Amino acid sequence: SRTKMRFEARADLAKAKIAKDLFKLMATKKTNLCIAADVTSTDEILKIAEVCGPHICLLKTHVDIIENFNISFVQALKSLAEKHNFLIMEDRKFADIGNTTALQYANGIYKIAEWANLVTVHSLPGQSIIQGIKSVAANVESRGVFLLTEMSSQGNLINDKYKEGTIKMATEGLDTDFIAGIVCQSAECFAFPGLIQLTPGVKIDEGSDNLGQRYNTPEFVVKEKGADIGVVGRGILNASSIEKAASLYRDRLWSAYCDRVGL
Ligand code: BMP
Repeated sequence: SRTKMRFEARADLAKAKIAKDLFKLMATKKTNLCIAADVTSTDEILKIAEVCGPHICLLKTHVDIIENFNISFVQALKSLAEKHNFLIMEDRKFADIGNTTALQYANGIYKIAEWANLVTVHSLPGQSIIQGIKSVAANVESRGVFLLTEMSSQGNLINDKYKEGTIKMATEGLDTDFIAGIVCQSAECFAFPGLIQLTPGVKIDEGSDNLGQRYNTPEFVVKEKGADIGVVGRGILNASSIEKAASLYRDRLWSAYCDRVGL
């Protein structure tokens, strides 16, 4: 099964160039940690990127929570991504028709298309949402999407039929060369080894928050749930040293991956 394969071998099977690049980056840098930089000022995000950069493969933003967004922030984040060798994902969770999504991706204040290597997308509107994003991506080779197939939140409405349809879109659709991976909560979600499984809801102290978020340990998420990349937000952001916490999560997620593939 895909969960037993090494990232290097899976890179060869990936259809999206950006998925190949991310698999290789993870294997070379020895990290499968994505930090969710869910803070509201540009200074805080840049500090996270500088301090945690050496430990992560991916930095995930929610750009619409930033109070003082500006273009020089984007330039600074991009140079930190280059310096520390990580990719940037904007967790926008697009969910509209292709034309509107294309406008939201390329325009407005944020101009996400210009700086985010990856974005998250709901499959709800159907194939046209992928086509919309792809149509305005300047360079298709350096861009891609993650499709949401399951959510970590208590009581979410996603059912088996929706999941199957989403996986079909990711593996048999028109734009498989633009789909880097799947955001989901279980190894059973998909079989194709060329897609990357991104799994949020990771915390050393398991449990939940008071708004429906559910957490599992790094080991459980990688070994039992099939995560290739674990997403950690508050588990790191609320620690007294975010640098030490990032290093700890990186070690635990990577060791779990090594155990899983027999490294
Ligand atoms: P935290 O570790 O602080 O709970 O943050 C989780 C992050 O992952 C948030 O940025 C959230 O938007 C995202 N996320 C999630 O928690 N569950 C999902 O199913 C999909 C997500 O993108």
